[in-house]
Amino acid sequence: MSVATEQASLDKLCVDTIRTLSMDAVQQANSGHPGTPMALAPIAYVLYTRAMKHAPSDPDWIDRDRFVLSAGHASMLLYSMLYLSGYGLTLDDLRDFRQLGSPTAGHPEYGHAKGIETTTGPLGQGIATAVGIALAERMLAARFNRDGHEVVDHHTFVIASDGDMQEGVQSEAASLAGHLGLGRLIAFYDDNHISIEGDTELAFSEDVGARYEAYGWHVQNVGEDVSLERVTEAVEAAKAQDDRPSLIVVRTHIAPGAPNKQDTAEAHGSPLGEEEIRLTKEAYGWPSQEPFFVPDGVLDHFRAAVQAGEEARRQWQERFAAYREAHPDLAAELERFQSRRPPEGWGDGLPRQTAEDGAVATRKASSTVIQWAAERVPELVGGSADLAPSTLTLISDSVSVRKGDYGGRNLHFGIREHGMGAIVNGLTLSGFRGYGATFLIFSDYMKGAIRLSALMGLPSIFVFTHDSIGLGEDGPTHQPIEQLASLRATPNLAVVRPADFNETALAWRFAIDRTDGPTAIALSRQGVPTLDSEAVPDDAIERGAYVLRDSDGEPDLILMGTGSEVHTCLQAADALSDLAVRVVSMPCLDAFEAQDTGYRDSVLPPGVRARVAVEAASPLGWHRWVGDGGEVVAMDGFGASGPYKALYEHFGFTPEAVAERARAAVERSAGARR
Ligand SMILES: Cc1ncc(C[n+]2csc(CCOP(=O)(O)OP(=O)(O)O)c2C)c(N)n1
Ligand SMILES: [Mg+2]
Repeated sequence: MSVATEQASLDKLCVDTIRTLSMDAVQQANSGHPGTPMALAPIAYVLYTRAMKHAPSDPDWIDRDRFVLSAGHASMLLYSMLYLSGYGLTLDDLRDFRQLGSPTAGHPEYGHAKGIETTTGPLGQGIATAVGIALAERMLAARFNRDGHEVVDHHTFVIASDGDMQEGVQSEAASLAGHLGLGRLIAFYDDNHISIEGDTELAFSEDVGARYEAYGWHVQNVGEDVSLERVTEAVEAAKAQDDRPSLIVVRTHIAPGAPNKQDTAEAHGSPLGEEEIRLTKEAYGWPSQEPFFVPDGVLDHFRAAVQAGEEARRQWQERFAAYREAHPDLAAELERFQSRRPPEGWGDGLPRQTAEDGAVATRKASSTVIQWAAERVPELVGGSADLAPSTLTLISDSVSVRKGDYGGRNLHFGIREHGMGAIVNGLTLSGFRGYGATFLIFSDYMKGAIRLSALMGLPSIFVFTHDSIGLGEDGPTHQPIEQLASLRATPNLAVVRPADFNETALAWRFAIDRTDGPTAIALSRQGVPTLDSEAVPDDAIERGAYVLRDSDGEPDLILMGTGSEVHTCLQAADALSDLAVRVVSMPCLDAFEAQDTGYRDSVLPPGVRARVAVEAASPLGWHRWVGDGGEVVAMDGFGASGPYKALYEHFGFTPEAVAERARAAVERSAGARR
């Protein structure tokens, strides 16, 4: 055999190993998606052994190329690659595909195994998050590279499927990627004409390549040619595009070589079956029918192939040492960014205000705090979905990120909330502390991305202003009702609704200090009085709730609320001067729930049954805190259009209305005791 033929047969053996491992693992689990990993094996093989700069021995290497499998259902493709190229996954992990506690979950889960750059599975999220990762690369390069020191210089690769290409979040993010000219982003589109219900012609006939061209991407179509040479060539051409992201359209055949299942929707999400696997392995000329068989030489070949990446990393380390020598502060800062830990002591001297400072909308307070934090936390970057004049989230002494000029800190996401959420996640994955802002009502438009940040334990920050009917005239389409409850129901998402300037400052400090999960900050459009700064404890958000104003002696009544309604509670307490009233501010119900019983009972003594919660939103979730004897003053339906004071009056959120319901609760509770 000539050297070239020998190489070709070894390559084929390697590609078929990816395929057979994928079909065997799905068969073993009796669940999963075999056909697409089989079809995409040559592409993954080219990426991991030829195209990508990566070092399995150091999966967190700052300047590695990133790979995002947007078609997360094809997870066995990624797991096969992580095993074969030596990221630490074992053959046993592949045998345990989809088993409880195994790192090889149904869909790739960030943090479960080295080499998984982001969680994927909800279609469209992967490619949209990758846009954020690729944007972060340019922004890091702009900040940290210096003449002769290109320490940030990598690519982000994506494989996307028909489902990804149909999802709106993908369009939003891809449009922005084209606009920003993210040349380091290279995506494959697996145009296999198959999705779950059958041929994609059932619902999808657009020219995806033409659409991406219209977005400003560089588009190649390699047709059915998934030869290693053609794929490599396409990647090289994509890499040569410095100021346009690249899409490589590939017409693959799902479950290639499976005599009865190739090109069928069945091969998408069901095991091929023992017999079909046998026939497929025969068709590949596979040397063994033993499941999970890895032929001699395959592992060695993979491990040898990644040596180029290991060498690239070694050279990078040398260059980084020279960089550290020349720019020690920058080098330390770049490393700190990756740790996601804000600068030591950054939050000392947090701005505070006092009651004399008067009323200020919490969105405005937030703007003040953002300026203060931005000076101290250089990794803080963010923007809004075309609402910056309303969300007040611009960093005033910085500029906008633009195509070719990525040194600014202000992002303009356009009216693309879902894309914004995913891009913020991508930025946060890459060492920035990203935030994205819009009206609270439109959190619904980005829920998929918010949820993934919570699942990944990623400290993205979501800023939601216009947090209640208090936004007034824009009316019920813009007035959030169920959004707070739904966000609070999301595990690991901290939802903070601060009541004034001081709580807002603490909310931002909390969000930036958080390293293991996202924070949503809900802010008012309308002015709210400033609380006495001594009345707001330093750990108000970490504790979740605290006694803002206490009664003399045992309270007859507890009034509790969040945000602007805390002030309604204070005024209602004034109106109930004949009663002993405690007022509790509850800026973060999630955090309060996580406190020990002792603390919770100290804030809400179990003996006090007359409790009233006030929040101009859905009552869902409040009954736990008010108990059987309590009252929830909340919104039972949609809001209405009108001046906010009229709305508060109409929907019963005036101090008088609250006081009346509170008095009834006190009487009920006294009656119950008698
Ligand atoms: C947001 C979202 N909706 C629905 C699904 C369920 N789902 C998983 S794969 C898939 C479509 C499969 O088609 P395609 O993306 O072309 O993948 P292929 O079958 O070609 O592997 C669907 C609808 C999902 N994972 N995410
Ligand atoms: Mg498909």
